[in-house]
Amino acid sequence: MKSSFRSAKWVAGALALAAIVGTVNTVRAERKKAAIASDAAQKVYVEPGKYDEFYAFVSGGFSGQISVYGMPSGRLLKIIPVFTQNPENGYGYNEETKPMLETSHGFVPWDDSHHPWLSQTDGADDGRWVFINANNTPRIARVDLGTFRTVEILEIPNSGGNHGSPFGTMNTEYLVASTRFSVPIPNKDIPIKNVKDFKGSISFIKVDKEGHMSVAFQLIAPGISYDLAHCGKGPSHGWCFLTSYNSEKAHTLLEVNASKNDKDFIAAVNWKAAEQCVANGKAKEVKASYTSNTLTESNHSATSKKLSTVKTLSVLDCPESIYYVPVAKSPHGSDVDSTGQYFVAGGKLAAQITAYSFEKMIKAIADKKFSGDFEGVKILDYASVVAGEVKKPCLGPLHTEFDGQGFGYTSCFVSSEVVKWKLGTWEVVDRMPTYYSLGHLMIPGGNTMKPWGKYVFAMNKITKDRYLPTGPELNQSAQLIDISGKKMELLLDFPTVGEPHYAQGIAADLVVKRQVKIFKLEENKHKYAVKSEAESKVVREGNKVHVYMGMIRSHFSPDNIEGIKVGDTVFFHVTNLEQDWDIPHGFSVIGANTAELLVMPGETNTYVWTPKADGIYPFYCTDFCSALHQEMQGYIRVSKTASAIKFGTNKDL
Ligand code: K7E
Ligand code: CUA
Repeated sequence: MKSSFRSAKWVAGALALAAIVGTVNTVRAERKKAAIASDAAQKVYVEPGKYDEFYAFVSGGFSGQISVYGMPSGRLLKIIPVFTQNPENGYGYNEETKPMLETSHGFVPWDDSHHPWLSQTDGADDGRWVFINANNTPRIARVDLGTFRTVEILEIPNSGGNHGSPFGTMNTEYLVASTRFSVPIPNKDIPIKNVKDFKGSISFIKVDKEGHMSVAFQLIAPGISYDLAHCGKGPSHGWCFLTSYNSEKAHTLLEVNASKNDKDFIAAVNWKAAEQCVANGKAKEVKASYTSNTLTESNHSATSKKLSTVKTLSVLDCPESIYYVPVAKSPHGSDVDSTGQYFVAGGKLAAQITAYSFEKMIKAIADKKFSGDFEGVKILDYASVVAGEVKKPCLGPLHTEFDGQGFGYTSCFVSSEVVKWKLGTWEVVDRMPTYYSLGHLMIPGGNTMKPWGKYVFAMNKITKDRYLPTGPELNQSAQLIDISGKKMELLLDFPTVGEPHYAQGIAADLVVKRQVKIFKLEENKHKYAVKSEAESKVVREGNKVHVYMGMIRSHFSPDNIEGIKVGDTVFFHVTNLEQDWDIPHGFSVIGANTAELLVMPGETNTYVWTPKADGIYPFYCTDFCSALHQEMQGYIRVSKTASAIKFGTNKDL
């Protein structure tokens, strides 16, 4: 049956695309005139001193971070450092957080992050954690929404690229992460043209009650390119649906060679069946090299652990764990509606959005309605599983979110618009142009069973002529669309940090109530912490010097240090002794070749400094902490290696 997918229609596809581009340019010109309603400003105005109704967690794409916005105001609240060093607060530079960026490839100070995913309980966002993928060096991070800090990063072995990740189940039992690039598993040195021997992996990451992640098992599947997923909920709980592309298994010029077949596949994965196979001993424990990094807040320090084995389960040993569902070619993700009855995918090149019925799929499996198989995976008969096709949706449909009121909203990349369509009748009921080239869109809770169907947050790739120009590089943008009425209404647009791919939104109160305002000093278990100024000291161990330093408005203790020698490595272990919300202190010393520290109340951070010449070296607080912040400073005397200057601090000198 493979042959039915081999009809080479890509030429027609390419011609259609060329025609599309022409149309889009005309559409763009017309849109310049589009106006927004006169009361739009009022709808996004959040009075000074008032909180926004929602948090939006937006991926930074090539920035590797998450940015947090208030909705509807569009105010940027924070950038959470995740996969990239952050000079703003020393993340990935200070000794405590450097281990977070350790991988089996060594220290990786940058990555590309695409898909935040909020933890859920009973199919609803619960505000505990936000997870996000590193695309390039395959990893998943967990950010604690009490502290807005990255507390865990798990590397995914046997993955050639972690794009379709992380997508969770309705009680955060698992996160699913698939490999975008098929690779030899285990990886080995073979000719690229032997691509038919490459495999795909679909990993199930267990999340325990405390949020700790581990690779439970990996399904080893045919080597096509797996992409975005959403997992079932309600009736479809126990399944995850991942789109895939390149059923041609092309290894060069995919833009042409991976578009030959008329259809690609959605991989419908029955993870409960896979769990059962693992329990029945069908999985193999194989060698793998990956890291598990955790930040422990009791000592504010991260550790990186090397792991050496992983459980793999070949789909051939557990055929009931996976089925392929035919989908219009080159899809880019599947989405599950709020009731859990339908899963939906858009075919980028086919201008088609297809909704599948979970119930029909289960029946088709029971009735063995298969149209063939692909490398041992059964292909379900399209007509037996399809629920409906959205008629004349748009050009380049990508991603769909749901409002919980019976409507889907799909982003259309090529025609730059959001289309609203009705579940069940599959008719388009409204369209809203975006500016331009919309990727993902997000409705707060729009991937859960309980959406807050009030806004669509659209994330666009191209902003030409929207903002003041900034040289060759223009920012990406987000647009806020009111969906509370019958017609969608554009309210606001604003530039983003990096390139937003996916985002997640949640009612603010679910997160506000979890906020950690300070770290309790008496609970600080950092090895080099001081609990009071009296405990501050310097300790020499050969040519290593440990400075146990305290900071409190508005001085350092100690603030004079002598007896440091050229050739010493100085560790400043700096504890912020404050116990008040929003009183960080900073630390930096002249000539340091790393970022400064920004230390939260009750926390200890370590800064390494190696002076190259003798002399007097000032240091100071980098955060404007009080009226006497400018006075918050100190001196270090550095002497020649052979000198016999007395070693000590203010107390001793
Ligand atoms: Cu569509 Cu990486 Cu989710 Cu970008 S991806 S848009
Ligand atoms: Cu402490 Cu400024």
